[in-house]
Amino acid sequence: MHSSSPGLGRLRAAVATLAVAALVFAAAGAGAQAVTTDDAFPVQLVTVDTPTRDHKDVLNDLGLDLTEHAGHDYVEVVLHSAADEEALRDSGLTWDVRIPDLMLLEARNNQVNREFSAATVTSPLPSGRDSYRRLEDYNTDLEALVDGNPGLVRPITLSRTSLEGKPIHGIEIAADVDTTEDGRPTFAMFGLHHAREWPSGEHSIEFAFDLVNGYGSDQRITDLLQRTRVIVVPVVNVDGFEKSVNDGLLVDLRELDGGGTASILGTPNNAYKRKNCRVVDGQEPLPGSCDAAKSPGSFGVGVDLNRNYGAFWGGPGASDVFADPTYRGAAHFSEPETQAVRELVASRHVTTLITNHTFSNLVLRPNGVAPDTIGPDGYPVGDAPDEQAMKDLGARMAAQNGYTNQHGWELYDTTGTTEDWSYNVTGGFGYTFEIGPDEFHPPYPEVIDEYLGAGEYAGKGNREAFLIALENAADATTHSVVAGKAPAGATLRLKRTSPTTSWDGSFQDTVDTTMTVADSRGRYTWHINPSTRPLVQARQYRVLSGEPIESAEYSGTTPPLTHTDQEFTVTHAGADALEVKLDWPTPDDMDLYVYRANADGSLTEVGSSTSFVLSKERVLVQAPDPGTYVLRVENFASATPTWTLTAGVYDMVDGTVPALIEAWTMSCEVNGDVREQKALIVDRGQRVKADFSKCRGR
Ligand code: 0X9
Ligand code: ZN
Repeated sequence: MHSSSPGLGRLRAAVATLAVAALVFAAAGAGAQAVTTDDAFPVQLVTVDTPTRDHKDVLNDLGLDLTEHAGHDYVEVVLHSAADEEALRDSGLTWDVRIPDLMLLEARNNQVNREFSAATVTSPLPSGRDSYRRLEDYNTDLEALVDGNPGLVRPITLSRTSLEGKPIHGIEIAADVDTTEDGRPTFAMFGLHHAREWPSGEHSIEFAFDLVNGYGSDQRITDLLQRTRVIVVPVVNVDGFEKSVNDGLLVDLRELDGGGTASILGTPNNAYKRKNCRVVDGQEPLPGSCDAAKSPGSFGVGVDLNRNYGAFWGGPGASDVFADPTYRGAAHFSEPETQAVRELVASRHVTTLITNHTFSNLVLRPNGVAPDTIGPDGYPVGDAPDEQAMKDLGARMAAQNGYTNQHGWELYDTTGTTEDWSYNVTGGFGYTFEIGPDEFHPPYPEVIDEYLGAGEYAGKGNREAFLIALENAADATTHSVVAGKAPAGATLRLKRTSPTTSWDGSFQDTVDTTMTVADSRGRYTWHINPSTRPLVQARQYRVLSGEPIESAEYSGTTPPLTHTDQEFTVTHAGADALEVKLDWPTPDDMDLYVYRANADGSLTEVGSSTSFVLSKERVLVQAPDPGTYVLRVENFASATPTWTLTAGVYDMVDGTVPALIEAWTMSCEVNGDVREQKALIVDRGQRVKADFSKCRGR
């Protein structure tokens, strides 16, 4: 009946893949029972092609369970029933089946995990762990690390509890850990902002075990723990993670019982939950309400904690629709979990930060939006002022795990992420690791391989990448130092309150840190972040020079759901950019693609613009080779089929966003009284002197 549907061929391919999966499952071990039956529709994960926002809108309107994150041109969706599949087919959207039976996969993974765990006494991980931790396992392990290592590990409980009132636990690891505020730089690692990304918590806590095990026996680790302080918070989204891991492992238990097949198939419950437990904006969730509002995937209840941080909040790549996977929250830092991380990071000089996620094998650095995005201050956002240094460090880390080292925006646009805030507002280098190749929570042996490295990365892996990050945290050439004399016992304070401009206006961000002068002769050294925030540093950008070298204008008519190709030839060699702009009379949506016409008649896409309804389309091709280009106008949903297209070849000129210089307010306090205060300006890599001779007790 839908034989002409574009999805059908793919569906046949999917059936073949299903057979393969079933084989894998059968091979996974004796006792594994097939959980699919002929009459049951296998819950499957499909990748729906959504090259434009309109495709996404059409998809949204179907009310399907959109499980995974959406990229520029796809959304991953869970199909629960034949009716779901039919709705998708009727919509005209196309898709590929990525995981033909999600519960089979979950069960297979759990089966692999069970067998691995049964066959393993201690895994090669630093903790010896052989299976995914639940929330209580994290808390028990953190407690054991504290209890077993006095003087080396101390507990840190974040300043806020989760929406459900759970504490968010972490630990601090350092030689003489209890000598707090001794001026050492801090390295911070976070896991599980996203509930279903279980390996991100595993790697975070394993790194803590590694450091603890290595202290006193491994020279490099011992040195590093003498020069730095390490904070590890393995589970930020405690509420969401608890639900994801409990439901994900519950499938395992039901499957073990050999019963409840239908219910296993019926729903993956919260196994693929992404967001936190916000059920209604501005309100604390009623007991049990988050659990009851099963969100099998990204959609459903919750705020995306990795869109809720303050820098750039409210900009591209974050949704203002509650049910969306990347819902940014009602306001910047509206969620207690992000506010807690903010308060922790802003009370320290975190000179390097890693926030772990899964998956895609990436080392991502700021910024989260492309450099030519016009930022909230009206200028292009540009590259991070420390782009070169962060790129280099990223490359050194990526050489250990084989990941791709790239900007956040090269994955897709994001705003309100952890590292965009922490870097731009505190100055510490910040990275997102997307751990693993292809699953949110793959079989546990993969977690081990990613951590320790396998194949050509054996002995390296994320373990080595994290150690390199920690070395960077210790390296004073990538942060700043203030040193001098102050009375023994005095408290030194570095504080800066400044406006952070986000897309919803500006708010005050405060960094407030202290150290204690311990030396009896009053000498102190303090490793700190630079006084000027990257957010307001001078930044370079490139814009088109005034007049095009060559240009053309076209107009045409393209009925809905069809496209029109227009050729344009670049004759000038060596130009910096080809700009193509598409305009049409109504505030709805047309999309623009630009292709290079190859000698053999084939087309290579060199740019596309498929923005949201209301904004017109623009493509910029850098350094266009002379030759023929095909400009494709696609009318997805525009009521008026007429359009105008302009193409121009330009040179570009460099611009600079004027810099602000910011100062720390540095004060010397005795018994809580400020006795002396000065403004301190210090750049990255700089060491400055500050003596407090008038800071005496009264
Ligand atoms: O979308 C995210 O939050 C991260 N990917 S995930 O699949 N784990 O959800 C990527 C965040 C990347 N950070 C920046 N682009 N700045
Ligand atoms: Zn994530």
